Parts: sequence; C-alpha cells; structure tokens
Amino acid sequence: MRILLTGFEPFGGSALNPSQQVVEQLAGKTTVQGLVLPVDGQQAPQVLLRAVDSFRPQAVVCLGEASRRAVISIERVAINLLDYRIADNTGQIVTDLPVVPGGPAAHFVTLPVREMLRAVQVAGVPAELSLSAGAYLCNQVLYTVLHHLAGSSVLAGFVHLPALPEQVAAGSERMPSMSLEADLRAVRAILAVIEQAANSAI
Ligand code: PCA
Repeated sequence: MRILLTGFEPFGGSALNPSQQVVEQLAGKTTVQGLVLPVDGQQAPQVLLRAVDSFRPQAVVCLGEASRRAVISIERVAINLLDYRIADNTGQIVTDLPVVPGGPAAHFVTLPVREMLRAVQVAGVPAELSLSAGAYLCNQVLYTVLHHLAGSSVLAGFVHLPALPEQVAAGSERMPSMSLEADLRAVRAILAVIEQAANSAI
C-alpha cells in the first residue's frame, strides 16, 4: 500500500505548522511518502499533482493546520471556491474565484471518513467530521486532488490539525491547541484505517 501524506509549511506569521511536523515524523516509514507543500496558491496544487502522478499512491492524505479548531477535523467535502482570508506566503490574496474553472461546485472526500473518526477517537484523541475545509489553501489542494482523481480508485482526503501548544504560547491570542504526540497518534490511526480499507478492497 502506497500512501502519499502531505503537510504544509508554516504560514500566517507562525514559525511552525503541525502538519509539517507530522509529515516529517511519519514519512519514509513503511510505505508512506511524505511531501511538505508551499503555502503558495500557484505552486501547491501543481507540486501535489506532480507527486501524485509520479508516486502513484493508492491513497492521498493531506494534512493542514486549522489554528482555531480545538479537535482533529476530518474533512468531508471540498468546494470549488478560493476566498483567501489572509495572503498566502507569496503575498497573494485570491477572492471569489473557482479552484477549477467549470468544475463541479464540490467534491466529496473519498477516504472512509467515518471509520477514520472512530479510529482517532479509539486512539484517545478528540476528533470530529467537518463540512468545510475553508476557502484557503487546504480546501484548494483538497479540491484539486479530488478533481484530479475523480473516477479513479485512488482515495483522497484531508485532515485539519489544531495549533501546537508552542504556537499558542508564542502568540497573543487565546486559542485551543493539541500536542504533536496526540497529532501523531491520530494520524497513525488514520493511516492504519486506510491500509485496512485498501487491503479489504483487494
Ligand atoms: N492550513 C491552511 C493552509 C495551510 C495550512 O496548514 C488552511 O487551512 O487552508
């Protein structure tokens, strides 16, 4: 089973991104290929699709940070809308444009989200299913990969991670946080579910 696991570099003034740290810890182990995407609306979709086409994974699990969320958020849907709340790392703000001109309004995640939720909770980490990945880079790469893989047997989805305690400690805002250790437990549980789903589909 080949799984492509992606995260993002830090953005929005933070020095860290939990998704990058998780990818760096889990990549290269067994069959997980890791990739850290730039927070660049032009580059990120292209870098991701190039990796999908060259690595040819059976599943794509994208991770990102959602700093105001208190629990692991397993996304269910990507929408065909770019409406950046803040600039990306190149200074671009995109407003009211489609991710893919002429594409459907939305794509559903194809990973087994309900089983993933249960596995994360059984691993002792708080989690929820989410109906919006936002309208920034995370939704953009999710829509891009689901659109690219539509009709294929390759599963894809997205998981948002809360901020790390260090990020909240370094900032002035009171925000929820989750430890890297809990993130790792959650993502390991998710990868195990996907591997099982793929094995039982054979
Ligand atoms: N989170 C952002 C983009 C990069 C990241 O880690 C998002 O939720 O769109």
